[in-house]
Amino acid sequence: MSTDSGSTSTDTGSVSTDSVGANIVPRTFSGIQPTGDVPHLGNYIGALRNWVDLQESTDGIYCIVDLHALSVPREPGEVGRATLQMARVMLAVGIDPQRSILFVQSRVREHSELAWFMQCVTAFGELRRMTQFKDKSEANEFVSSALFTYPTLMAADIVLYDTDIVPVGDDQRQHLEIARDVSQRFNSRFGEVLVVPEARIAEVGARIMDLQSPGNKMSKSSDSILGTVTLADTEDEIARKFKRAVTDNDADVRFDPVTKPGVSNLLSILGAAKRTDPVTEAENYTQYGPLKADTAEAVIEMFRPIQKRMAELDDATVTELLGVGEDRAREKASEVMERVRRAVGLF
Ligand code: AQP
Repeated sequence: MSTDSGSTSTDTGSVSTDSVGANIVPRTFSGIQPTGDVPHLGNYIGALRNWVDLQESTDGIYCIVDLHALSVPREPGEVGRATLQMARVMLAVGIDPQRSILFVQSRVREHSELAWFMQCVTAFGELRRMTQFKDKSEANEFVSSALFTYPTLMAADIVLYDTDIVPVGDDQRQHLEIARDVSQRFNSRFGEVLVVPEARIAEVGARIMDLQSPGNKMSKSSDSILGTVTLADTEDEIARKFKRAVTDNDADVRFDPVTKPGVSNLLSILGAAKRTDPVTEAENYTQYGPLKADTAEAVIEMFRPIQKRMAELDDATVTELLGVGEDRAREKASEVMERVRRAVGLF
């Protein structure tokens, strides 16, 4: 394979590659949008917590994808403020800047540059099939072209770091498939230049649903306050939200997401919080009340240390750590971008 990517490592963690597709330690990349005030329970269980776990065995690169957040209308300053808050949360949940790279997407210009190359090998019809585009375009009055091409920027985000593994929630499955397809297409046209990534979707908690509408996924931008549990909620608020969670018509407690979506969602949350599984948890309950109370308690316990660290992290420390991550991300991104330019054969 032709490559110019060398082996670089720093005291603050390793970015070690000997050739394209042959990272010495598997590389993980994932991103989260700075939307909403803070991440919700679904973001935490479906994504953030897995990122923290993967730091043990992989080179982690974690990105606050602020350019993606601009694909729907935002007020001036809104995304910047949310970015700082998101970084605080990511550090508080356990993203370790000594081991992983944590940075902001817009600070590394190669993301936008590579996105153009990805668009050039993505078919219009492929993008038209994306269910998230259909959902979000229905929900917004102004539908930007960026919302439509979003998966090509996401593909660029991933391949820019020779990523092997992308840990995401189930809602991102289709976007990961398109990232794989376009990177394979790019390689078949221009040579083995890009690493083709693989999705890593957790078995438990990959799709946490809204507590009030268990047919919809819990989402930062939903206006269902009672249905969304966030890392900013107090213990009382969490207890109240679970107490009022919508359950199902019959009184049985069993894990059956199709016929019992409300109860199954509670069991998934409880299983994820206790790192057990929902089917086993179901055996411990015959009534909804105790299930709701125990699920609330498990979430409160899980969030408590994170909320404590969030309160301790000041803006200056968070900003400084993002700067360190940015420099390390740019170093890697510029290598891959140069490889792409050369492979395409630009002037
Ligand atoms: N409900 C969910 N259950 C499990 N995982 C989830 N994720 C999102 N919602 C759930 C995962 O969280 C990561 C970051 O998501 P994102 O911020 O990039 O955007 P999203 O998937 O569009 O999440 P939201 O919360 O619904 O944000 P908005 O409302 O702004 O679009 C991803 O890995 C995602 O899979």
